[in-house]
Amino acid sequence: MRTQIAIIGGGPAGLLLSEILYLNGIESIVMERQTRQYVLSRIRAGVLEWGTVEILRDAGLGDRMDREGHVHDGTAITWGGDRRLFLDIKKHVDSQFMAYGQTKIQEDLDNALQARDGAIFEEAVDVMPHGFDTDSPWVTFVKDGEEHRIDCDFIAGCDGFHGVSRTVIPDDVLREYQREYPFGWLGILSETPPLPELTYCNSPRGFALSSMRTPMLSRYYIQVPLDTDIEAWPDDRFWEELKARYPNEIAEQIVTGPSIEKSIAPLRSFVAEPMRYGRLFLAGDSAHIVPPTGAKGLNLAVSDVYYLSRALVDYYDNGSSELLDTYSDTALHRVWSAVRFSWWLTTLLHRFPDMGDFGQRIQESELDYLASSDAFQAAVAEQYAGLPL
Ligand code: FAS
Ligand code: PHB
Repeated sequence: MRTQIAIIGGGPAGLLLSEILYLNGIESIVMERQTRQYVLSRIRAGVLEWGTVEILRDAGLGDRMDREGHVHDGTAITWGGDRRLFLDIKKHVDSQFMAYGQTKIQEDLDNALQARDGAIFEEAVDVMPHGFDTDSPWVTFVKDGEEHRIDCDFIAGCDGFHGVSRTVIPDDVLREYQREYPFGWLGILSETPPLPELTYCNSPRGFALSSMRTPMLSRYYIQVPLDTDIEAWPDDRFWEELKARYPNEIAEQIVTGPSIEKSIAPLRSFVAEPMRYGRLFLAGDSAHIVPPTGAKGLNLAVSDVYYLSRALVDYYDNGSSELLDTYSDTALHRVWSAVRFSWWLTTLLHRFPDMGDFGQRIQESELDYLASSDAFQAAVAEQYAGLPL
């Protein structure tokens, strides 16, 4: 087979890239390791920066998001047992964010791909990029026991943190930067009405977060030790611990109910440089991972796709490789900004094993300062909202 862009990975990065390329008359073929049902079943991100909202709308993927998503002017932070700040993003930087689950974005992307009969191989295993250091790269994979080859102009590695794309960049070229956090997030979904605002919580008992998917679907998280056994967390224990971390006036508002999904995600910061090697380009989690505290993971995947699709359109429409040549530096500038913000917010809101009472008071003092300073709030608001593309 032959195509212009071979896309490895059918998550949000891979399918959004395929969609934007299609809208610009550029052919691609997606190879996804899992089944469509598996990919659609994953519960992940929930907060979209306004830049992401506009990119999805421009790609014709905004209708359901605008109907079912919920626009927020800001987010709340609680700490010290009784203190609460509403970080007003609308007031400080005239921006907003959209609460709309990644699961629905994946469905919207999948529906768009099916509607245009887009080229995708699901359950494609042993996917391997080749010749990406030449002008004639290709990708091989196995489907139903039969080996296939796709010749292409470029390869997009959208295969996530555990994918193959990053691993084929030579060791003497690839630079990796990583920080693993000594805790994870235990998250649940419940068919209960959420709090009206996203509410982050710093507590000596550990971090907590209240979020939402729809007016009758809530998403909650609590920080747990890395070696936590999810079986040790029946719903009752989860709800009791979540409420114990919030100030009473907020805890009383939390409507509990049976969990319909429960999982633990580890937290890490990770960046791979460069995001390009020859005719192989990395986009999304294949190149970087952030702790979900700053709600940046999915949004970074979208901004990578924005930069990469713009570069590929410029190449095919104008014969220029300038944006392809600057893609890695451009994407990494935004990636490192989001990685730093996510690291900072994680460090501010979570209980670290060795921090002690002194460290707890330092965190509370910084949150008190945030509550007292419009300048500090504006700086945090513009990063949470997402820096300009
Ligand atoms: P993805 O990992 O989503 O997609 C990669 C795709 O490539 C997958 O479908 C995979 O099956 C496929 N693949 C992998 N290896 C392959 C191979 N060798 N061949 C073919 N296909 C291959 N972000 C937030 O902003 N907020 C959150 O709350 C949040 N929660 C998260 C919870 C979890 C458990 C995880 C894992 C991530 C979470 N994220 C969150 C981050 C997440 O949303 C990612 O940023 C987003 O999925 C990135 O999209 P992709 O880059 O497409 O990677
Ligand atoms: C979510 O709704 O899943 C969510 C929201 C904000 C975050 C992380 C996750 O920072």
